[in-house]
Amino acid sequence: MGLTIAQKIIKAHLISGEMQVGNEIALRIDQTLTQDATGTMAYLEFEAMGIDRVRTERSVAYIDHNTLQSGFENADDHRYIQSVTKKHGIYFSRPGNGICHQVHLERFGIPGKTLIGSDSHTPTGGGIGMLAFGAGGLDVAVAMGGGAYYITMPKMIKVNLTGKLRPFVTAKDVSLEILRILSVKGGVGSIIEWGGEGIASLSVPERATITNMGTELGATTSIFPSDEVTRAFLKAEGREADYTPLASDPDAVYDRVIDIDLSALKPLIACPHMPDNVVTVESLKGTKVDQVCIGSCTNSSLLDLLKVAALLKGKTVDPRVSLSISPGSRQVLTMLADCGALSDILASGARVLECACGPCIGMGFSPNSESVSLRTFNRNFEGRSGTKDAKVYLVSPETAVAAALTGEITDPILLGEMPAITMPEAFKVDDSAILAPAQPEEAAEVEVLRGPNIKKFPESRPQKDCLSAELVLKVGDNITTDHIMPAGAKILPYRSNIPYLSKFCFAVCDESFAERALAAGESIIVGGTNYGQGSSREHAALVPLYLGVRAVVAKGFARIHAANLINAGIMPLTFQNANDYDKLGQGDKLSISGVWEGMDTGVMTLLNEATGERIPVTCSFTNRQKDILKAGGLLAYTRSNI
Ligand code: MIC
Ligand code: SF4
Repeated sequence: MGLTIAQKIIKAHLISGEMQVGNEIALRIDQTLTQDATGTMAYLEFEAMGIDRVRTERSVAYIDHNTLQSGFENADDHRYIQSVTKKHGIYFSRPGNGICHQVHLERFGIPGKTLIGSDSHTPTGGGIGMLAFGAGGLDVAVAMGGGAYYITMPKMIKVNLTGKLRPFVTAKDVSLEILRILSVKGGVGSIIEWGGEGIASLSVPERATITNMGTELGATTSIFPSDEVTRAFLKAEGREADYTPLASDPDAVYDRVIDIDLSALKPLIACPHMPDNVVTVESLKGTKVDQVCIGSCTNSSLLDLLKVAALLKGKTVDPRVSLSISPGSRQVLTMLADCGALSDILASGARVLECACGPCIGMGFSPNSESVSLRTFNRNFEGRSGTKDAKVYLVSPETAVAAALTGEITDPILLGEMPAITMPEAFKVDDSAILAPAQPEEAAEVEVLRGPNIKKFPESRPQKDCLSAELVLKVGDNITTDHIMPAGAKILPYRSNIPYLSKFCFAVCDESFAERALAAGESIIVGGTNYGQGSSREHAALVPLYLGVRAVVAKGFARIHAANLINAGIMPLTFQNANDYDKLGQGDKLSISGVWEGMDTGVMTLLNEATGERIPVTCSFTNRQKDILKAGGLLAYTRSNI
């Protein structure tokens, strides 16, 4: 039987486990990346493991999230990351050099290699044929130390593209179309491979837009073949030597095949507050728009912004709209400047922001109250923009420009003719903002500089055989990590200060949560389906750990968050019968006796001491995961195994 692209890469990197759907497999990791909002923690964890130098082929630290230095905290964390990476063999991409996924694609991505990153959009690398996963910081720390990365062997979904995109219909619309078809849960447990004759007309940045948003499907990752388009991109980056062709076998078997005819697609838009809430742009025409943001790791490539500049050229942004543009990298910004496109953007009245995540993670540029904000980003979760009552829509750069120029949601097809864009044959390569680490013989001399914002990790709490805890919070379906541990300009600077962060845990849903959890001592959270979707931030597990949460019982979990809970020593448990969710109420006293046995049999009984009700909950922990939970988390487990 033939293999899919992902199966081939997995096979070549398999350390242990059988490649059968549902089995735990361990993979050798070639490259890692971190960003600063998760990186500080990841490097503290790496240091705690006591390994001198990274054992990967390439590890890179990016500073792109916390670039709004409104106090000493971010600057101190950046200085810490710069020094700790220099000491331990990691490349350091300076603040302003760009968004991790965009820069990694440009400068480091290699087809056929494995990559894990402490950011959920790491699958962007699939656009260049990498097998790239988002992971918790601790998993990245372990991989930097040469340890394996564990995943559950996923199913394989193939999306077959035929035809060709019409003008003003873009890769972003392809992403929104697959979200419409599959929903934010539809990719869970699967790798999505994009293929078919239609991919030949998609450039690497367009492919990367699609693999980037595969994260919103809940997919383990997404991948494109590596072909002549990939070679051309690598050549333009001066890295043709990194090219290897990659394709699935003709007789590869997929669990599901989805066909999309590119020529039939229309401009699409995701409505508040979920990326899968997709309708046609046309159906919302005339809706007044207050803000438009172009950028993020989804849509900030040179190709995207050349199109934006060409459409804005000679025109002015509608007076009711505030338009921001954040280029994905310094390479993109420099090339826009060199060809004059930047002047066209500036002349239109757009506000050009730094090459960083910026508004995508609520780092500035929050929209006004009750506003409508159109963004080319990948997430529109409630409150993520920093304005709780704002209505955020997700669109392509073309649709964004149409709204910025007219002041209302407008089908970009009405903009007239799409100006022809010629991509340069070579990108302008300048790696001066990527600092190489110290040579091994000089590493001992490098001093690691820590600021006062870095506080201790929460104490590890080994699981016990009998658990008795209060149900401190009951939430519904699709709870995101932005609900559990919000980001934004006010909170993000404290990513290395768990006690301070804890005050904001679940504040979007329930402002008294943190206080009640602390008072309860040991507690349990109850959730609906797809609990923990969104970000890879391990803070969404470490903070609950700090607050005493011992287990989360839900109808289902998002992959990275479930792994982060286990890494933190918290048990993710699933209702055997989803209806039992209704039998539990906030404030109930719950207990589980026989946790050890339940870990082995896969079923535990949750006793509701208030009603006497016995509720079966299930788990499928591997032996390694049981040991991690018994040790009180991956760090404690790794330490005891070194
Ligand atoms: C996000 O898009 O939510 C983030 C911010 O990039 C996160 C990482 C984080 O919380 O630091 C992600 O996607 O993993
Ligand atoms: Fe940054 Fe937004 Fe991409 Fe997350 S989704 S990495 S915050 S640009």
